[in-house]
Amino acid sequence: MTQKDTLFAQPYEAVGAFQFDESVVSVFPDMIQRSVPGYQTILTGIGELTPRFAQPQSRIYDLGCSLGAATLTMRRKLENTPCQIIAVDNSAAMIERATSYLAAFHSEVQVDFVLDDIAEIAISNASIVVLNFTLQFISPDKREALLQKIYQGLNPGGVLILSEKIHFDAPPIQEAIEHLHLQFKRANGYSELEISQKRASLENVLISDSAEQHLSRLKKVGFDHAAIWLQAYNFASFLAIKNEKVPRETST
Ligand code: GEK
Repeated sequence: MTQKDTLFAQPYEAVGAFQFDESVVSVFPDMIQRSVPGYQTILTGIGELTPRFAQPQSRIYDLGCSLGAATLTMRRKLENTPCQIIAVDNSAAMIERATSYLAAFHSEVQVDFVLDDIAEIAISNASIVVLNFTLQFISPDKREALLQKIYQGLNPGGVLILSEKIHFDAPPIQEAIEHLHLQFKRANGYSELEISQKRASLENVLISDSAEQHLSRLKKVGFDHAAIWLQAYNFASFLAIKNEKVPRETST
């Protein structure tokens, strides 16, 4: 049973910077569902893409896994492909809760939860890497290096699924789409106070890029193909593919 998110319902004299601590963990599923349009559809899509790209005996990484929602949806679709899932988060409260949550469902697929900064972990023999609303919390100057590491760690034919809040450079478009997001939050029961305090708390914590910035950076680090496969207002999910190796021509 998930708790309702009322973290910002009371007026605060000063709103502190958003942290993924125990108080957020207990309301997280409700918070993300009511705040991120398309979240559930993205999870479903991640599940559907999994058997298409998972390679036998490879690793699948869920970076910034929170309570393991993407890990769970991928694990359910992996029954016939022997893979190891590595789910990483730097919030101890998240990792603790995710570990006990996933243990409640039976599966033959090995899942290793790792408490660490995703900038610090090694990535190798990967067929799928998921960054589901995590890159936006990484310092902008470290994003390219992280994506480069992911690209290097992917096997040929491997993919990155990257979901992010995005912004739009043209102010009238930004304002109109921001309005749609605000209406989404209001329709999901958030008050004006909750919306404005959460926004203040996320300022300088969640720093968005534009879709163009994402696509050009994905190309820059080496991905052969990159495109948005789902967008809901100012939330988008990108699929980036590292090509299969072209077999070298032999002289015989
Ligand atoms: C989902 N993917 O439900 N290293 C590791 N983890 C980090 C780091 C970092 N440097 N920075 C932030 N995180 C999930 C949702 S939530 C998105 C992801 C949101 C973690 C942070 O602790 C949190 O659990 C997660 O990234 C972001 O599919 O809350 O909007």
